[in-house]
Amino acid sequence: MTPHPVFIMIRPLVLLCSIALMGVTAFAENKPNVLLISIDDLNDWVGCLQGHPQALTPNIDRLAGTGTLFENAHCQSPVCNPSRASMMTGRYPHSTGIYFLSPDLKQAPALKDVKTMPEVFAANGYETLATGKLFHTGDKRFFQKYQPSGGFGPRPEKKISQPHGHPLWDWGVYPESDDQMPDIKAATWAAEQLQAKHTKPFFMGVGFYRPHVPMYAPQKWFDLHPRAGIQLPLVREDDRADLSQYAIDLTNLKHVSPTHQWMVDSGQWDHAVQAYLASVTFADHCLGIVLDALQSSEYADNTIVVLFSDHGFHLGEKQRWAKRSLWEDGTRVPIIVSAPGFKANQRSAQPVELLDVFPTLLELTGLPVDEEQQGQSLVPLMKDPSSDWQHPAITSFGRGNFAIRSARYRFIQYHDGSRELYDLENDPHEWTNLASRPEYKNVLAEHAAFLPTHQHPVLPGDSTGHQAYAAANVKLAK
Ligand SMILES: [Ca+2]
Ligand SMILES: [Ca+2]
Repeated sequence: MTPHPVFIMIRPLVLLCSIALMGVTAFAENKPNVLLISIDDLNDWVGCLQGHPQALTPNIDRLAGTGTLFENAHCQSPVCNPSRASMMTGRYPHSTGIYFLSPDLKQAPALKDVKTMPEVFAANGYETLATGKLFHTGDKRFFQKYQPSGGFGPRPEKKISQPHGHPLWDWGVYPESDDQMPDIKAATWAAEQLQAKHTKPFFMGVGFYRPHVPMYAPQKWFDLHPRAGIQLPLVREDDRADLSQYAIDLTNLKHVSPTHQWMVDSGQWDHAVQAYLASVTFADHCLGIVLDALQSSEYADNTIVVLFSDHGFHLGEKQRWAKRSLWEDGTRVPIIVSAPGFKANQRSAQPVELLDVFPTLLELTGLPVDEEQQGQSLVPLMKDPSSDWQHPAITSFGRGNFAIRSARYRFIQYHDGSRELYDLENDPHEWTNLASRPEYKNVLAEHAAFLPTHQHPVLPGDSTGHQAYAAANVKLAK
């Protein structure tokens, strides 16, 4: 029987399609996996970053030893929500209007048609799964499989160290054992997933909540940092004398954390520093569980590992606490990229930013480049850590408030036009504002050239950031 002409036509087409499908499958199978690890509110108190002499992070250090440590890396915003929304979409806060803790990224008109990082990987054939905190909220929306870890974890009936104030703002030994800690649950779940069989390349997110407040951890983590020997950050009493009133207002007003004065007067400063160091070491231990599982899995040699934190954290430096500042303590974060085929144990001092992670992962996995993304792939620096790099790191806190961090300097310009300039090479604590010195006129101009020409208005919301920003601006208008 002679086949119908239509079938004759279809057969080669089916054959072609089958070959194409096989090709796609083979292509996807060869892709490296991605393991993206976030540590919430981790500043540079990390062994390999030398931000505090007593920081104890053997697992972060070991990860850095397998890849490239970006030691001059900075966030796009010194607050969780805008920092993570920016990193996960590849857009600056000043391009979307998400400057503070609200609104959610799905509420931003500029991001209406923008896929987030895990969604892009899913669209390209990856299995996506996560546990804990990768986005500020609602991680479940962005991954095919999501395991909640338990958030900030259990709290004692009565606060331990700060009797009043925000319910999350407390620190001390609690709970009894590690297995009550959500981050252990996250690490254990991630380890199980790494030991399981995956038929497609995976994009796995693991988000740890410590050292974010409450800075609670079991006794053994505090024992590793005895309170009697705690070294406090260096503070200069007259440090704030060379700041504008606007800068002081913006970084002081409407804050949920205790004031530095309260920390000093109540005798809690060293205890809070101890609790932060203990929380960091505990988070590092959780990271170790995940790294061990990866190392002993069949994915050890074809998985890209990226570790980051969403912003820095003050523990008394510049007489303030927590986040929401445009200084080095507020913006500096660890970024480590460990990828198959690249040299191990490298450090790059070029200024990079969290926004660079998305394009880096697209390049490393061979996924299509998104020209709309505003970061730069870090692959050239992974090939040569000191190669030429023309991009500073740009951080904002509210419309009109920017920090521009180059290899050597930090330039800040606030909404009222007031400026700061620090030479990090000679002044690592940013004590001396050089902005008014005539000899730095050119340095100021070089950095100011990176201030964005277009800034999205602040999207409305009710957050401490909105309140501080509004209060500073109201005072400015008077
Ligand atoms: Ca955070
Ligand atoms: Ca100063």
